[in-house]
Amino acid sequence: LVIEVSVLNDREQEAESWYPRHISELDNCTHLVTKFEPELDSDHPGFTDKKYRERRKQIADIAFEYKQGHVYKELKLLFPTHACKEHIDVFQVLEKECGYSPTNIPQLEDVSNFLKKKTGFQLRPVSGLLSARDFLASLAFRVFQCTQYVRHGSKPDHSPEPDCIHELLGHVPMLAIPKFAQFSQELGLASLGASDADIEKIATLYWFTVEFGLCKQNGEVRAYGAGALSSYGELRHAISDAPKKLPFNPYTTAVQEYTDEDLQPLYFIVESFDDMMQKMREFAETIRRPRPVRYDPYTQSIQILETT
Ligand code: HBI
Ligand code: FE
Repeated sequence: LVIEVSVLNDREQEAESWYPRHISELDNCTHLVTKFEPELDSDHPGFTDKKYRERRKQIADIAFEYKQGHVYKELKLLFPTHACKEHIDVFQVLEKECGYSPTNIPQLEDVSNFLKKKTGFQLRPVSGLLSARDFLASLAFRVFQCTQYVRHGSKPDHSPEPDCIHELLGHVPMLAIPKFAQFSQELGLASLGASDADIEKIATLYWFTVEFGLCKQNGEVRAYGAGALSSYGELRHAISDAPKKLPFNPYTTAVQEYTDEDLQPLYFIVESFDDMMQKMREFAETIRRPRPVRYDPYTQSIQILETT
């Protein structure tokens, strides 16, 4: 017996009255029959009970706002036109190999193992926002401190602190790219033993590159920063003409003021990842540090180099 499964295109679906074809399309099946609701039906025992009706409404609003994989789907629509090509490529692999999908949050360990294979980066669970010094220090070991909780559902597009949507959709794809992993580790190495003032500068560079960086690709501006790649509002805004955009220059970028409360008013654009790396290395040389250091991957330790 052969069962033929035909996939209807949009036009055919419209003609043949619509019904859900995938579990996620139940987001469109939210039409209520209201005739028995306590607000409208005077025979309902709760009709005169204000407290009951208020509580009911709170619960109903949560149900009504519920969208399966909402952030994921919004972002995925934007990636082809807004994300850098490296992110687009890795994201497809993450969907194939790592269980990335609108209905699944993958396990930290699976994603960490994926990264280890790609660039040697690993994820380490962390319970919240770390100090810049501690966060940067872990990058020196190719360790990314990764939150696991998810943002509050009432504000799907914004979280004041990092959450697993930000880490998984923004940071992880970029950390799977060798050049970018190297860049991240070198920011971490530059931070070891640095003064508070220099940590501030490195954290600011991190902000305008790893978090909100834009790059040029085939004559277009694309996002490679995780803060932009994990918020559909920020991503649209970043690629639009609304914000100011300046060429990346570590000397000026490192001392630029920024806001972590709203859409970014200013972004820095790099010519390429190679160019960004070269400029960063030159800048890192100017950071005063007690002694030069190097990471030894065999012993997973920092070696202090003797100066002559
Ligand atoms: N802590 N857990 C966590 N995750 C981050 O992404 C993070 C952090 N602390 C500081 C930080 N990022 C950056 O804003 C820079 O200060 C390094
Ligand atoms: Fe981040």
